[in-house]
Amino acid sequence: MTDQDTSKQSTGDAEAHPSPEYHPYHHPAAGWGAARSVSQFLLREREFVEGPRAIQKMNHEGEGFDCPGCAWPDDLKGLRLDICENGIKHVTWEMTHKRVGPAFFAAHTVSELSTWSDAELEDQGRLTHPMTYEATSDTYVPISWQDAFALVGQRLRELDDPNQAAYYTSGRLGNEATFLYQLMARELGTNNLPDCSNMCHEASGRALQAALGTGKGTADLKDWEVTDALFILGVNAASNAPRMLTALTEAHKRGAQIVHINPIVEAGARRAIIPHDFVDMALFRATRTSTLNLQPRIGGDMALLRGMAKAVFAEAETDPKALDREFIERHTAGFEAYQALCESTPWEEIERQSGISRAKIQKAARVYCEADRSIFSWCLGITQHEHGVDTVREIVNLLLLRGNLGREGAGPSPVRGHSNVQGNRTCGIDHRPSPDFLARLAAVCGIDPPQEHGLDTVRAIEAMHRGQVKVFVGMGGNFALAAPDTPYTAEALRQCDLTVHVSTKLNRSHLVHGRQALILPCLGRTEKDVQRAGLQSTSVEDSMSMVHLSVGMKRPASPHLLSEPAIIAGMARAALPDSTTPWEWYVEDYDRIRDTMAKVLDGFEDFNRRVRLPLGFRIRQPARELVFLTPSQRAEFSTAELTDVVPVNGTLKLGTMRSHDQWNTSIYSDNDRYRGIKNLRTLIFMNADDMRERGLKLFDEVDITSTAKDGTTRSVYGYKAVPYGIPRGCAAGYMPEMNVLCAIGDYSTQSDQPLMKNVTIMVRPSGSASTI
Ligand SMILES: Nc1nc2c(c(=O)[nH]1)N[C@H]1C(S)=C(S)[C@@H](COP(=O)(O)OP(=O)(O)OC[C@H]3O[C@@H](n4cnc5c(=O)[nH]c(N)nc54)[C@H](O)[C@@H]3O)O[C@H]1N2
Ligand SMILES: Nc1nc2c(c(=O)[nH]1)N[C@H]1C(S)=C(S)[C@@H](COP(=O)(O)OP(=O)(O)OC[C@H]3O[C@@H](n4cnc5c(=O)[nH]c(N)nc54)[C@H](O)[C@@H]3O)O[C@H]1N2
Ligand SMILES: [Mo]
Repeated sequence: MTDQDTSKQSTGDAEAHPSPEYHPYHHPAAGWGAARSVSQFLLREREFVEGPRAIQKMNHEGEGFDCPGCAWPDDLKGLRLDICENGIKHVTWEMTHKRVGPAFFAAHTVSELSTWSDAELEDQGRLTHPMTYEATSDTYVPISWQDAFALVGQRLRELDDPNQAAYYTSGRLGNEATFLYQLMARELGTNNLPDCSNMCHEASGRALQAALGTGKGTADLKDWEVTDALFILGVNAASNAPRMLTALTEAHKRGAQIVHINPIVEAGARRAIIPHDFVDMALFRATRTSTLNLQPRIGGDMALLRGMAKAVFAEAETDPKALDREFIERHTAGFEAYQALCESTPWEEIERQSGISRAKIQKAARVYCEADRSIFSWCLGITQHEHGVDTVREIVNLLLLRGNLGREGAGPSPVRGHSNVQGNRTCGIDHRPSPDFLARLAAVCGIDPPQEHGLDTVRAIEAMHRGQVKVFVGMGGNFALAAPDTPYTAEALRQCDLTVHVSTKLNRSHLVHGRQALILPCLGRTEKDVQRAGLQSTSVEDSMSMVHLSVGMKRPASPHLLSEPAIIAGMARAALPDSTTPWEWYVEDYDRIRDTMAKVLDGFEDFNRRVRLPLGFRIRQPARELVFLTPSQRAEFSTAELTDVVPVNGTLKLGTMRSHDQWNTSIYSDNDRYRGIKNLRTLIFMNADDMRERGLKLFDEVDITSTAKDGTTRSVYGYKAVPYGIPRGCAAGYMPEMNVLCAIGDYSTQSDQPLMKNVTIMVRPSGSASTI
């Protein structure tokens, strides 16, 4: 075993930092706590007037901009002000008055900035000018847009092979920019299009594609409004998809069953007060958001789902209606093999792997059998695992048993992360594009796209590390911090000849740069994007496949900003001087991009007209209509064996997750209100017995060492232990701090997703030599 990394994570000194506090949270989610938190945030950002005013414009029918906070769909009724704490924070974050311009960069070397915290970096405000790294002064200096594009163009043209460049996308990019971006990469000759989805819902896409021939969920908000039972797996709704709370409270008021499956009972799995429900707010009247909570061990979901299926089969012996035989007969393949597998999987194995008793699993199965219509919804707690694809397929297996597909109130419903991560995939950000898509792109755009698959996030990092990828372009995001294995990823980025980041705010990825580096500042979604043909809008797709327009209304943070489509076109023209793609013409009027997209993308016919309908339009989902684009032309059951997920030899399974007050790598504060934590991020939530076994009390300092599949170890030091309601053998802590513990080679062989919710760790009191 080698100790690859011994980077000390500072835990800060008491003088500079307020001391940590832990007061378990017993209040409803959202409600007055959220209102108070928003007002404190607005005060701090000095956006008391602009913030709320902007929100009034957000998510509004036919006008306004799409909330960049998450991918939860807008209320289809379009009439309600469906806002949430995090949406307001996220919008305000973009609208800050603070600016990071040339004077700032002249005053601080990159070496100095590297010692700042991530929160301090982002807190400097919006980027105002294109900047380039100057090695002699170790600072970023201003560069004109023309020179910046010329530099990108020159470096890309110099490559021996177009596959020596990688083009990353964070899921914020609008559809039109996305389309131009992938067109540029493919015209240059590469499918190296890693994206944040590689770390997020790759498993969902692959599983749904294999099972149903549609890589997306099929349920929409209308289905959520009428379903009888909701099963919510591995989602922290109150923090990460707060508008889901509205759907949950409404479901509960209607008498629907709501089952949460999560090692942690999160605030959104108890009760909530919805901020736009003014009467409830005034009366402090909370509504329950759960009827049953099951806490499997980390990675135990698949066994739990298998147990539910086994119980459904048992129920069917006495109640023939437990299975929808007609649906199974007409629409599915592989049923008998799945039934045999469920029946031959012993209950003891299911209980051991899931960490849940047979009685509780049967209870959940009864809820499922009693519901005419069920929806299963999930997020990262399901996907960031070795067997994420199998687990999503197990969800589909369960749905198929009772014909919960292709009808109102039923179906799979993954919760996407970034506000347009689903749209990015739809519009071509895919390192494994289908031959059909490439053929249409070739025919419509007159390019000769490469057929071989490109690099995903992990593979791109490894290729940079080996020196095989020499140019890295980051279209949004904060790659250096979001990716696994922080020191390894940093080395990889530093190997590059050129790193380019198109960003709105200063972040770590600008400081962990290649030999040459560019920061290209762009307009945010709240800002007016005026091109030759006038004010432009961009489109986005939410978690439920609704595509609608987003129009910014604020004056741009700086006159030097360009829109993302304009930046992409500028880079493309410089890299492809002879290109016949009308890059400049596209940017003059985004309707022209949409007209081309309408010809290339499935389901985007008549794009310009339909996207202007009051609520936009929904992309056709063949599986929703019971048309299955699978080899058997049926919905396919899967028959994966259960794998062993029980931690051994004093190890724990660590899931890395978000706090309530962060947006991925943007940390708003060191508080995690719903989990009762104040002033602390370098912590580890543990079961009280696991702590006792290690002689640990609240806030005792621990060193945490992860062991990768290849036996290498990685450590963080001086984290504070917090006893928490999580099953034995499981632990949780925050990304991105804990990404140090995620080995680059530890990705799922099914989805290639890094195992960010399944890290094998040892925890010991700081400074001790003990092995547990
Ligand atoms: N405010 C805010 N909103 C966000 C984001 C943000 O950072 N801040 N990020 C956005 C993005 S990009 C994404 S992808 C989503 C992420 O949304 P989530 O998926 O909710 O994100 P996480 O915080 O990673 O936590 C997931 C949950 O998984 C649970 N979990 C861990 N391991 C397991 C397991 O083995 N099984 C089960 N069943 N559950 C498990 C954890 O207890 C936690 O409740 O949110 C989006 N929305
Ligand atoms: N350990 C661990 N690691 C994880 C995860 C986990 O659960 N655990 N989750 C993974 C997931 S699901 C995701 S999605 C990734 C997130 O990975 P990323 O998407 O790469 O990271 P973000 O933190 O969302 O990116 C924030 C930056 O985006 C830029 N930005 C903001 N708005 C805009 C805009 O409108 N345009 C442009 N061009 N830039 C903008 C700002 O400069 C800001 O600093 O992290 C992954 N990493
Ligand atoms: Mo994500």
